[in-house]
Amino acid sequence: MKTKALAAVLWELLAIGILTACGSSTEYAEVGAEEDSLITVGFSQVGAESDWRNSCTNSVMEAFSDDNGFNLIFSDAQQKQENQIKAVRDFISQDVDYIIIDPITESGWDQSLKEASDAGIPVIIVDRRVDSDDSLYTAAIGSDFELEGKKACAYLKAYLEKTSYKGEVNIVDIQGTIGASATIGRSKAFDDAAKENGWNVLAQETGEFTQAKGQEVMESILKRHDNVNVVYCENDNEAFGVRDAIEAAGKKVGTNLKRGEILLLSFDTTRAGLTETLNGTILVNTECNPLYGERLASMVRTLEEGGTLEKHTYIEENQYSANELVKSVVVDGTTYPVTLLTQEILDERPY
Ligand code: GZL
Repeated sequence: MKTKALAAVLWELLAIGILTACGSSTEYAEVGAEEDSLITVGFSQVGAESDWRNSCTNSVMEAFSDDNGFNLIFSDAQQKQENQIKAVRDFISQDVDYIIIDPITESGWDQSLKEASDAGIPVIIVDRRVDSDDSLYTAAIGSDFELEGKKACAYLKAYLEKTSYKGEVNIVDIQGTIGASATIGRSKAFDDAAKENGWNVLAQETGEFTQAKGQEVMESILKRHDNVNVVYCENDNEAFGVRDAIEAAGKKVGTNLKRGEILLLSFDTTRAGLTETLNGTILVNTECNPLYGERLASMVRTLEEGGTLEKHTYIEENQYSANELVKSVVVDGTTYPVTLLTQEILDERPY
């Protein structure tokens, strides 16, 4: 607003000068006034690596429209932190009113957050987290990624019990971007569950949250291990790549270990991911909600009106399967329902 106020005054003075010479200045002044009322927000987004990411970006762009009173400056970092840090510094030099960051990795933010703080620009962290001191940003809203992972692993454990599977669990973790909060949380839950349940971890490698890398890594793993029977994919796009690699190797993805099918677990519950869940390719899909737009816009409006925000907020997330054997999971003493996925539910999903 600061930049906008100065710009509006300069426009009005210019307009009065020009239009007074040829008639009323009211019209131009009104334009200046409208421009002045927009809240300028700089948003540094991770990239466009996945369906989830695109849904997140669309949600923010819809919420931060001119019609809704915002001037959004959007930056796609193409999955490089140095691009995000450059974007934050650009936002500071443009003296935006607010900065929103979805941080590709948790570390390396102290200096740029301090520069924003010194410039008096509030920063909101969204989706993933930063490991900087939370005095360096105003608020953070995101997912509890370790809980997501615990729910997925609790589902697998319950499913194996329900199907009375007594054989070996030879499991692979196709991780997300190394250093990203989503990967840190989901991988930690995987590591702890594999140890606790005696699952045989054959490989744990990053698929970088993309379909191409997920397929490439899984092809390599299948060349080294012919006994894989469960794959924990840390997002839907990796799961699509893993599915293709398994089928190309002449093996079958499915829900029946005793028939030699390979179980796929996934995260994100994107429309494409839930489609694969409905047809049984993905056994269970643990939700990671990308629709932050309205929540973020409301947070910015609260600050604009002089209000305060909770420092850390987590969003509610579900779990979906087309298989009705496991109806809920228990994690750290709390019971979480598993939604039995139907075509109707899929058709009604917003992303
Ligand atoms: C999770 C988000 C992750 C998604 C991936 O909140 O950061 O990044 O799970 C995306 O699809 O690439």
